[in-house]
Amino acid sequence: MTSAIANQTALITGASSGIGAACARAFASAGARLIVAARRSEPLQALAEALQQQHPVEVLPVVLDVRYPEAVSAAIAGLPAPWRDIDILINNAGLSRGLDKQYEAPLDDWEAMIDTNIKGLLYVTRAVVPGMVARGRGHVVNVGSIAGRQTYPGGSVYCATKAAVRSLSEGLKLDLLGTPVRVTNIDPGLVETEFSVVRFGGDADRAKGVYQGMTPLTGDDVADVILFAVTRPPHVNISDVLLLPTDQSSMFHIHRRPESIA
Ligand code: NDP
Ligand code: 8X3
Repeated sequence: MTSAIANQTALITGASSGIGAACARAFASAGARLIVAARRSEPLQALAEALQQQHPVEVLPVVLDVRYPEAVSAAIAGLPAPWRDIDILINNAGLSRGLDKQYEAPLDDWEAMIDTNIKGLLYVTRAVVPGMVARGRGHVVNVGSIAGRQTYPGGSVYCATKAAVRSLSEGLKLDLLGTPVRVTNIDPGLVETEFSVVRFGGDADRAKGVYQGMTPLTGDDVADVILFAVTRPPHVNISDVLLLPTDQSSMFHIHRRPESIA
């Protein structure tokens, strides 16, 4: 038995690109009503229009920077009445900045990663989960990373934020024991999205090199697994997922084929 999500309300943070946008597409196909949030308005509007043309669903774009607690609580409290009862929260907004050594990295990069990946996720959770507990239903999906399980050179702060996501997922599940609200932590390996372009400050060629000669996951692959997790029967909680490309066995084991010569 599965649990349908048609007509359930899902809030997806970081929905303007990559994994978040893919989750929006997957959830719209399954008939969920969507609140899609991110900082950039234009891609959110375009996504909302496309999904509403393709599926009989409602999509509400919300411009939101998760780094600001007042903005987060105001955005959730200010949702139109039919949208307030959020059934599924996908805490996906996140980023990496640079690959600098811990003793050399710009402080701004640390602030951006810690404020978004840890504090932003916490602010959204704090604003949404009390309603889930009160209504007696809900599912929180936190997007961590393999980087939260294995630290790599130059990645220490990004990796630390994703290790924190893992701890926060574990802690939320513990704190929700005795309620029907479920928690899923998903740690993907390499996924080709805008992630590496953002990490390298817009350098698309350098970003492309991250996935060179191997087949990375797509956002749709991750969304597929998240949709699976949230459609299990209510007594089943998929707590922890490590999702890797076949060409990746760990942070340090990636199978790359020689590029074919054009
Ligand atoms: P993208 O860069 O494609 O997407 C990141 C999303 O996060 C964008 O929609 C961006 O929107 C949003 N975002 C960033 N900062 C904020 C903010 N302050 N407030 C609100 N939204 C924000 O990358 P991915 O799709 O790959 O990343 C999604 C998640 O997956 C991240 O948490 C990332 O760490 C994680 N992840 C990625 C992997 C990968 O290899 N790509 C692997 C494992 C995990 P906007 O700029 O419009 O605000
Ligand atoms: C993103 C995966 O390996 O680029 O979390 O850090 S990696």
